[in-house]
Parts: sequence; structure tokens; C-alpha cells
Amino acid sequence: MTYALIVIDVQNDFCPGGALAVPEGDRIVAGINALMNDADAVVLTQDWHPAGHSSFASSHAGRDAYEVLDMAYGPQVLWPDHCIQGSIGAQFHNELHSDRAEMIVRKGFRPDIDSYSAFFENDHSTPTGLEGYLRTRGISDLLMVGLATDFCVNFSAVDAAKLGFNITVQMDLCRAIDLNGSLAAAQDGMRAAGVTLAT
Ligand code: VGL
Ligand code: ZN
Repeated sequence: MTYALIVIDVQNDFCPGGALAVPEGDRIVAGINALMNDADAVVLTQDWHPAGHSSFASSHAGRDAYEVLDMAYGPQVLWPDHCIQGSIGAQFHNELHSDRAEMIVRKGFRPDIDSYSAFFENDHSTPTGLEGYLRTRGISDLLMVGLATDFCVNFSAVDAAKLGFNITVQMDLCRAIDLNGSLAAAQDGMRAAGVTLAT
């Protein structure tokens, strides 16, 4: 089998001190680095929003972060401004061995739509191109790690399973935001989609 390590959004803004800090987000970095040698390919994703992105609460008058807003493509959690293109917050965590990446997928760059998944934007239909990259490289199996378990990892893993990849999420190398039970819901959803959850 040929497998890719997919590292989701290990960026400064999702680590302690960042704009949308995930508790213990930085604790997974050493473990992720250690997995890079064994993989046939290393892919990193990078949340990459223009200033004023529609997923930011600050873009909607009278709205607060973590409220849910109905968008044309469905419900969208509103976030603090984060991962703005070119900012320090959007950079990968300093200790992540990002030089090992053969492919970096940037997502969330369209102003009017968010993109949690590494495969499709939040309309579940606009592709990022990652599926084609993996297939043309002959990759059938994916090992996924990163931030945040209940948002970008969850959406990416479920899409990977739907696309027919054999997908395992290494849960101890992920950390969650956990809004209103979102972690438990994500675990149920990933299992139901056929994702293997490993520790
Ligand atoms: C993420 C919220 C907003 C993530 C990205 O990486 O899980 N969450 N943008
Ligand atoms: Zn984002």
C-alpha cells in the first residue's frame, strides 16, 4: 500500500497564543514530525483566509464569534479572525517539519465560502484539487493528524472516506475545539462514514 500522511492546519493561530487557539494544539507537533519518515508522501494543509473573510464574526455586524450563521451553502460557525494570508498566525508551527511537505494545500481563500475539508469547500462540491493529486500519485491510504479534530480533521476525514480512500485518523495526534459537543459528534460522524479512529 502507498500511503500519505495528511497534516491538517498545524498553524500558529491554532496553537496556544494564537487567534483561534486549540487547547494543547502544540503538543502534537513532535509526534507528527516522527511520522513523516514512514509515509510515502507528506501533505500539509494550511488555512489561508483573505482579510475580511465571510467566516469571521468581524465581517458580520452585530455577530459574535462562535455564533452560527446561515450561509448560502448551509450553517457556518463564525470565528475570530484567524489564518490571514501572509500573517504570522497563518504560518506553520515553527517546530513542524514543514520542509518535508511534498504538497501544501491552501484552503479557505475564497472570500464567500469557508473550507474546513482538505478536499472540498463547505458547499461540499467545490474541490481543492487534493483528490486528483493523491490519485495521480497512486495513493490509496491516508493517515490523518492535526487541528482541529472536530472541524477540519473531521470534515477532511469524512470526505476522504466518501471518496473511497482508506482513512485512519490518529486521534492522539489531533486536538479539538469542542464547541457544544462537537468533538463527540465528530467522532460519531467519522466512525459512521467508515473512518478508522486510532490512538
Ligand atoms: C479550522 C475553524 C476555522 C480548523 C479552520 O482548522 O479546524 N477551524 N478554520
Ligand atoms: Zn479558518
